[in-house]
Amino acid sequence: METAIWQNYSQDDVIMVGIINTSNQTQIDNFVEENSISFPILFDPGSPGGVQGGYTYQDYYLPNDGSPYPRDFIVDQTGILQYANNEIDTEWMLYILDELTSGSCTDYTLGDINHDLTINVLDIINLVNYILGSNMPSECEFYASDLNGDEILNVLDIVQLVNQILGVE
Ligand SMILES: [Ca+2]
Ligand SMILES: [Ca+2]
Repeated sequence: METAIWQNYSQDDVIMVGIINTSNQTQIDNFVEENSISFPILFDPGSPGGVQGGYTYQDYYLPNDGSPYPRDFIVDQTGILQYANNEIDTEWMLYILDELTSGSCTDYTLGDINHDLTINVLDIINLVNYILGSNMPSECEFYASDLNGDEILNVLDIVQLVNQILGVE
């Protein structure tokens, strides 16, 4: 986990946290040291210790699914649980992480944000709404909106889009 996931994906904005059910700091410290862990370890409140989980554990508990520990979860960018396993399956986790971190949008035209095959004022309106936060672009809409390709949507993209529509270089 430490090397395969945490250190490998840190540049892709993957956040990894451990959740532990003991408040025994010495036990936690030993575990962290033995496994050379550098990701944060959180305490699950409400746990009586032992094999019983706390509030977080109870929220995600999958009944009739074998041993409760260890349990690994992957939550995607929108907060949806994409993976839960009671056995460590690093290969599978890496597959899921690759899927989630690689772009799935392949079909878009720069500037044609609403995907109607023309670039006009409607695309500007969409872009403005994304920038103001009144609308969230999908992945393809984001790529189509990022005219200057700097992975940020801002006024520079509006300027470039307006110039494109007016035919100005
Ligand atoms: Ca359009
Ligand atoms: Ca941009």
